[in-house]
Amino acid sequence: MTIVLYTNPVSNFCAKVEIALRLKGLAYEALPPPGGYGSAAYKAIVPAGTIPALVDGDLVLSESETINEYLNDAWPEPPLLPADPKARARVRLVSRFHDTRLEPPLRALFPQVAPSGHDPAVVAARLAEHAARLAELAALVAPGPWLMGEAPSLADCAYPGTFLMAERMRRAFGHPHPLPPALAGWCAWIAAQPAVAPVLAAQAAATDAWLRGKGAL
Ligand SMILES: N[C@@H](CCC(=O)N[C@@H](CS)C(=O)NCC(=O)O)C(=O)O
Repeated sequence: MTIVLYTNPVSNFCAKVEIALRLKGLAYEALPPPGGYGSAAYKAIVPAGTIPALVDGDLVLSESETINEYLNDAWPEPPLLPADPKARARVRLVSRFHDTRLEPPLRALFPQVAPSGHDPAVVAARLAEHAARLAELAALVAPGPWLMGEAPSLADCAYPGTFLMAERMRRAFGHPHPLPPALAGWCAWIAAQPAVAPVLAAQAAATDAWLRGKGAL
């Protein structure tokens, strides 16, 4: 039975799951959420109403981290968590750091993207918070060439899409900001990987369309 992924190419959290699916080499059907995310029609399938959501037979999952851990449990090859408990914990730390620490200040800026909703003080404060989170992330990772060493891991899945979104949002806000060197090399390398490049290409086009629609490009 084919895995279904409810997704939208503009979503960095959807990119995170698509990268995990592609790292695993899994076939999946990408569908838009019926009625849009948050709609009653979609909540009848996915109670949380958020994207991404994965349907595998009788299993319906939302929350990108839970989905990616399920994919890794159900299809063990190639493993996206190391065997050693300490190395596993480090990967989980870096992956959760994305969802709980690095991404939220960017998401908080979505209402600021349209020039009519733009408060320069709020934009500067949130971007400074995001920059602080990037510096903290740089101290947690060990690129070589994957984010946590020689092998791909769950930690590689979330950051490519969020870095793409951050770079375009910063440009729209007129606040270009280079990534810390420890992250910049990894970011360029992973963006060219076959499991990642098509996902980022679709996300880049959708993000530019979103920003244009808001009058921010
Ligand atoms: N913690 C969730 C966040 C996902 C998320 O925020 N998705 C957005 C789209 S990028 C969404 O569905 N928003 C609709 C809503 O929050 O109702 C995850 O990791 O999957």
